[in-house]
Amino acid sequence: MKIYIDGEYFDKDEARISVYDHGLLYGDGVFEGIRLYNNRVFKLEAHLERLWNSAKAILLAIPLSLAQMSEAVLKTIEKSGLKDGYIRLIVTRGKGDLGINPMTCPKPTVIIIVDKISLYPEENYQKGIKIITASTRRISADALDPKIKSLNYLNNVLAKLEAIHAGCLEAIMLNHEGHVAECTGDNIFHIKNGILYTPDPSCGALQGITRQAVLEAAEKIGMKSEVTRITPYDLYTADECFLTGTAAEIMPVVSIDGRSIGNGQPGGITADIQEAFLKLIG
Ligand code: PXG
Repeated sequence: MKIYIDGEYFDKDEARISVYDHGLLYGDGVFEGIRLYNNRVFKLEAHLERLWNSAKAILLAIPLSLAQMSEAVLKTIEKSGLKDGYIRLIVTRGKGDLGINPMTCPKPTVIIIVDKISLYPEENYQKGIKIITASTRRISADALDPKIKSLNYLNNVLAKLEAIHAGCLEAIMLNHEGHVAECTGDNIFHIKNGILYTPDPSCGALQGITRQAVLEAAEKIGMKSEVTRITPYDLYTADECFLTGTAAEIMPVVSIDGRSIGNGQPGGITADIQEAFLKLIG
């Protein structure tokens, strides 16, 4: 594996940034997680567009053009020697003075990590996972828009800890109104009477790229989908449920807060969607 930092390439143990980087001091920055499948970067354009939009929203000027960033990503992959893996693209506010003021940071730091990721044990892709609803709420969209994929993950970290302490791998996060937003690192879908449902971004969901790919795949196989407000009740009484994310891919959910989903086994439509997704990633 190789790591790009501001135009230079380092081995894992040699890759370092300043302790005065506001990405570390204040979580001031944005990132993307991208998959490399069989030498192809999955949805690179969509990830770069989201990264640029996240940066624009926090008034952070990425010091590379889109073409330069794509080139840097491809070169880091080449140097890593990996054909399948995970790319973490990070742009922080950069090195500055102590104090929140981002204007003391003249140059954003650009980091590209190419490595492997395995979020969940392989066996769970067949047998599904049990999840809980966390008491930690998603930061409301009027405080920090969930469309911004920022380095501030503390409330997701707290929800993840709740999941781990409950013996689960993932947790559902509700928004301040009690509607389902998403999980700590994935979007959530459920199926009821043949219709696919997922929360609207205004409920606190990230506009996930895997989520979008699933919505498009569903349309292709003639399945009706609704992007709407969802309550815990809707999930408890769903026929099927699954999670989507770059790291998670498509993960069936078989139990939520002790309630079996459907018959307690991964659902047939979820399997169809897993298959459609596999075709998509080639
Ligand atoms: N919601 C949140 C809060 C996320 O962080 C998703 C949804 C899924 O979005 P995509 O675009 O990936 O379909 C994410 C993405 C990690 C890791 O290291 C987390 C994500 C992606 C890659 C790695 O845990 N989360």
